[in-house]
This record gives sequence, C-alpha cells and structure tokens, in this order.
Amino acid sequence: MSGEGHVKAKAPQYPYFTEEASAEVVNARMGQEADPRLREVMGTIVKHLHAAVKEIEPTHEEWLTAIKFLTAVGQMCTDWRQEYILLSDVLGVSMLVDSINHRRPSGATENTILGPFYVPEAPRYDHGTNICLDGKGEPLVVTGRVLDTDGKPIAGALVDVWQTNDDGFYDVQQKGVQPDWNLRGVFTTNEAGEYWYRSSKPRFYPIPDDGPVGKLLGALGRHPNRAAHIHFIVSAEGYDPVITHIFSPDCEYLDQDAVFGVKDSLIAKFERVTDADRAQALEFDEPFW
Ligand code: MBD
Ligand code: FE
Repeated sequence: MSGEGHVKAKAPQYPYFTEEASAEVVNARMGQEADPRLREVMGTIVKHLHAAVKEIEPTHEEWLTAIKFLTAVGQMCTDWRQEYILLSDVLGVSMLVDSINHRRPSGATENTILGPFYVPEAPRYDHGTNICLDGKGEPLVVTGRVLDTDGKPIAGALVDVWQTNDDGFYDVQQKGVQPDWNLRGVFTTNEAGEYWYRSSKPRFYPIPDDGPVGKLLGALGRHPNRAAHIHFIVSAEGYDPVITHIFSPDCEYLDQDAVFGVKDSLIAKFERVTDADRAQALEFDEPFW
C-alpha cells in the first residue's frame, strides 16, 4: 500500500484535530527526516498562523477573501512586477529581513530595502554622464566618494544607481514609453574614491497601486507614496556590498514612506550650484563602508 512507510508504529501524540491543540496536531505530522531548518520554519509559521486565526476568528467568507487576495497578488506578478515583494514591503517585512541580515559595522553607510525595480547589468558610464535619457525633471548632479570604515578612499568601486523619472515611473514600468535604461547606470570610482554623474532630481512617487496591494493600502487608509529616493548598490572587491538609497531632504513624504525605508543617515544634503548645467547638486559624501 502506498504511504505505508509513513504510518508510525507507536500511536502518535496528536492523532486527530482539536481546536485547542490545532498547531501541535499539524506540526506533529512532520517527519524526523525533514530538513531541520524547514521543520523550524514551518513549525513557527504554523504556530503563529494558527494563533492569528484563533485571535481573529474569521468567518468562512472572510477566509475566502484572504485566499482571493493572495491569489490576486500572485496573478499580478510578471517579469518586472513582483506584487509579493510589494506586499512584503508595505507590511514592513522587507525592512525587517533587511535589518536582520545587514547589521552594518559602526561608521558604515546604513542599508535599506532593495525594492522590486533593480535590473542587473545596467550600462557602465564615464563620470559626468547624464543618465536621464528622457530629459524630464530638474537637472541634478550627484557626486560622492566611496570610503572604507577608516575613511580611506576605495578606488575601482562600482556604484550602481537607479531611480524613477519625473513622471514617477521606473523605465521597466514603461517599456516602449521611456528609453531603455533610462535613469540607470554603473559608475566606477577613481583613485580618490570619487564618482559623479548627471541625472534628474528624484520626486516622491506612488508604489504601483493598481493591484491588490494598492487596494489593500486604500482600504487601510494608507497612501502609496515613497519618499523621493535614488537607489544605490555599492560594491568593491574585498568589501561587503551595501544596498541602500539616498533621500531628498525636502520631500514631504520623508516621515511617512509607504515601505518604511527612510533612515536619518540616508537623507542627503542638496545644494544649489551655479554651474549652468548643474542646477542642483547632490552631495552624498558619506562613507559607504
Ligand atoms: C520602489 O521604488 C521601491 O524602491 C520599493 C522599496 C518598493 C516599491 C517601489
Ligand atoms: Fe525605488
């Protein structure tokens, strides 16, 4: 008979379902041969999920609403639209996982959430290149240095940046509308650890809110706006890479970012500069490590 090997000789501790011991009943079914980490993860999830359901006491109809919501989240996903990441972001789970995994040494630039719109292998550019290919928005110059935690410059570090255009969309959200690779690029630091490039000033923008996560935010009375930001991944041989953003200091959503990504130390100083081409300069001279 198939499944015979799984029948225990000894009477199991939790043979039948009971409401009181519901999580224990389920967890007792896991075999000893299951991977220990999987046992731990699923055991914990089942324990807390059952506790939540006991506290909420959903009707059948409410539970079906939850199932339909999760189904819709999955159906919204495409190559460039990851609705589950968005859900994790708006629930603060992405920031929590990020803090658990990227406790940075003191003096190092703080990390923040990666987000769903990173595209690897962006074009490599020389310093001074304007990555704003659609010409929209207020001109911006970004200059910075990559330093180690002792303040020593790191030459040859890769500075991988991406941001939205002035209409509030990443290039991948508007394929065929924006030029490919609009507002993305990779720069390499010089001997002094410096890099600089031209761009447009980022503005706040709503995370994609035309799907189930946006509907949930609406139902919760939450707005979908992210504080204006530029994404950075800075990496160099022999160093721990940092995934982070810099935020505009004058953004009205700094203290109410929809995905909880803002940290004090990541709010940049913007300075007006006189150079005709440099309408607004961003100085982000923080050490990256
Ligand atoms: C973004 O642009 C972003 O950076 C994050 C973290 C979530 C949704 C959209
Ligand atoms: Fe973003």
